Amino acid sequence: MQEIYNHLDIEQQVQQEWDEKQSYKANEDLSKEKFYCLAMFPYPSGYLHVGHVRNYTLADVIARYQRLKGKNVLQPIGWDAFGLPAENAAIKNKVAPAEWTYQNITQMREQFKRLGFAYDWSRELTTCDPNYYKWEQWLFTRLFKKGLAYKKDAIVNWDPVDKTVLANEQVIDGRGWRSNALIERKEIPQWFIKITAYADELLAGLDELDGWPEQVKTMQRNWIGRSNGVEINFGVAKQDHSLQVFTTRPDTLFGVSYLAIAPQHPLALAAGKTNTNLQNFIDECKNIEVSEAAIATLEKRGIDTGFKAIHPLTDEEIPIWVANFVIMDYGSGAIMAVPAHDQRDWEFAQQYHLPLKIVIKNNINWNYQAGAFTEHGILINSGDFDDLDFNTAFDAIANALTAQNCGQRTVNYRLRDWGVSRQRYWGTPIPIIYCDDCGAVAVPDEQLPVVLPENVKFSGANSPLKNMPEFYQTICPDCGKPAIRETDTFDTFMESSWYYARFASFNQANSILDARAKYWTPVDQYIGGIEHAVMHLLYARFIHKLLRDEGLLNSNEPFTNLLTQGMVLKDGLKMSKSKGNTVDPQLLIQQYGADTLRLFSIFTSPPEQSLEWSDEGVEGAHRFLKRIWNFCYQNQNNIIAINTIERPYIEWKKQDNQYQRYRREMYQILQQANFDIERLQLNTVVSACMKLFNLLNEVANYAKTANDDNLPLVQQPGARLINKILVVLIRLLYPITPHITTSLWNNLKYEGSMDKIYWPKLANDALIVDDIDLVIQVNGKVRGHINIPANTDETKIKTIALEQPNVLRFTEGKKIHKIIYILNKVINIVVGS
Ligand code: ANZ
Ligand code: ZN
Repeated sequence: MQEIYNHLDIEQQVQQEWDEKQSYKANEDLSKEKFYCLAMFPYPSGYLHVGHVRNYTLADVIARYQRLKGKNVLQPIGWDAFGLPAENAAIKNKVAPAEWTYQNITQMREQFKRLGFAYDWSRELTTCDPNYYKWEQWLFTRLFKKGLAYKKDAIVNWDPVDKTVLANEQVIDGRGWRSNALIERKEIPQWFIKITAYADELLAGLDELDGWPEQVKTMQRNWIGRSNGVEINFGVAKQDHSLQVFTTRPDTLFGVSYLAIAPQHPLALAAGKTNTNLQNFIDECKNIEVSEAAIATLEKRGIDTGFKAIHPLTDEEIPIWVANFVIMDYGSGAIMAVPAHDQRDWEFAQQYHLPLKIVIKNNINWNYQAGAFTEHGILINSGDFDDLDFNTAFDAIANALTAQNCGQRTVNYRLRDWGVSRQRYWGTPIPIIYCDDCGAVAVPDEQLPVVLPENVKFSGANSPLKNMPEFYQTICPDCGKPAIRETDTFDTFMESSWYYARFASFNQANSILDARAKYWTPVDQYIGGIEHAVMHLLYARFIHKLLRDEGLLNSNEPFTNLLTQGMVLKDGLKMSKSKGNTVDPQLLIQQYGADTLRLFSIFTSPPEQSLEWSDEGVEGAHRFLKRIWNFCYQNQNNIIAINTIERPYIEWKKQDNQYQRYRREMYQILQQANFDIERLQLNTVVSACMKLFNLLNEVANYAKTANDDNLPLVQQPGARLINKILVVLIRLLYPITPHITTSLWNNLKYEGSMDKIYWPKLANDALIVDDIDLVIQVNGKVRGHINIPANTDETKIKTIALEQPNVLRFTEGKKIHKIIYILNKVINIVVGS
């Protein structure tokens, strides 16, 4: 073994060994319990940042730990290779997106290998590979045929100068990133997948996901936004049609003082035809943002349509207004406004001096000049429904409306169908052909994949596909007439919503998935950033259910346990190129080694919390590894000697008490580490390793004074204990710093291959405390130690303590005032003269 801890040599050697042995290649071994560990696959930006190091190290620690626990582990890696940056680079640097992407992948693959992640590299997937996206296209055509994929008009960011659609990231302060033109909202036809058909299941499924952070589940619940309510039809005076509203508060029906409709509501559009003011207002509203956040802070504005609605229960006439805070594509695009009990309705009513009708009792003398009283309560001023509470009133009023045929209970979701069309080039082509006679036709299976041409020229921001007749001119699969291909591509969330399943069937040429996917899925542990809490994780859950319904998977959820790791910060700020506060992991790997970087990113904070970068921390981690190496180097002769001959059984009970205590301490540390690693509290597993290392040094020092070197080495309890603590330390550290531990394991001639060795177990007798050590003090000063059986009673303990010769020296001739016993620790004898 080398004297110096040479991380470069060690890491290279160990990695080569893994490569040669294909140590992490996974197979479907039904005799073992499987464990599928997956970190969200990276976008191949071409350079590795410390956030990657942390994310993928966390996953690797878990994967390696599960291996040592005897599980059949799959840990794959791939590249989320489509997306806008490649296109931007192409426009800027005149390099084809495909070329740019593959170059980046080559670089990043090397960097990942250098970090020593235990990946099954044979399963590496790249989403821009036609062999991958072919199956995504296939799935889409299945959904299209089942009516789960459809086309409708939707709003996009339109750059009127470049005459192109822009992604949200390309709109900066409302202007196009290249043209600087004011961006318009334009409606164009786009493809949608019916995620709303699974809204209920996606919501209910969250309750079963015990292994997910509460925060993520709450975000998904809010995103799905299920609302239980009632649709109420108000008659419109002098008109033969009625106006439907959606409310979650039918209990406030007697408090309605006006109805409000969205500016795009058909009734508003009809009224606008004869009312110029109204039409102008509708036009003005066209360019307001529709995000909920924007609507919430909007100045409430509106205009009276002149139409009157008729209250379904009181027959009263109520004005109908157009209001900018009513959203067309939620509920019915119309509301019944109850200004006394809804804050938005209240603000609007203040503005236009509309009346306020109080219908919910409050016991706190609510000041309606200051705002609406929005809590649930007992009904008042509500005719027959007075004195009912919320739930009873909800039902009674819903029933009354249903009976009169002017209302019905309904459920609304905030969740919208997933718009998957992008007017971009670098993505999976949407496999649809438009025929004048047959309409939109799915590309038949035997014509898949629709391959994205890789050799393209960019002119401006527009997708080159739109200028490539050789791509879009085709013939209709149904009637054989000339037809046109869809030139839009898929949202890149499509690729990332099923890749975890494809890793199982990575080389299956005949179908999207096969039986192996049923074996490996669901992913047992998924790891990634909280920024994916909603979209990616919701889309993947949705696609998983679609694949299940195709009979391709047999579980309901894709990810059993989810770990969302915290950000890496520097001086409290998120690291970013623009702030200029990034650190280059590549340089650190060179200087300190992958193990040091891994150790630092695991030790510095708990996985879910943010990690504060510190150069001293990295140095500290490196020093720790060096100290372990030195200890092993110093003690190698004894350790190797013990490891290479037969070791007689040691009866620890009969050994020196101090050794027994050290041994117990080792197992206590191990027990805590086991508990921590199971709950993924990985930082304290490193603390345990540090404790073990200190213990190791203590034992080594003690052994020098223990005078047992008259015994043969293998019978010396000190030497044996050092060997044992070291083996526990090496195995505990292995998932975190696999290179140095593998090298030590080999150098010190421990049995078997480090990779196949088992996680250390607790010895049965290890934690049983059968005797205790007590410190004896006289007037607070330590005057002796005793070791007694654990079940000795207190009186007896006190007697023994008083009999100790050194204690007698300090108590003789003095009066004993009292004897204080602190359980299992100290006896303090208080004496006076
Ligand atoms: C009367 C009422 C009285 C309401 C009251 C609330 C409180 P969620 O929970 O998000 O589903 N609403 C319905 N459709 C709307 C639309 N298209 N645009 C804007 N607002 C709309 O919210 C449902 C409530 O939001 C509905 O219940 C309706 O106002 C409003 F004291 O009806 B409520
Ligand atoms: Zn046709």
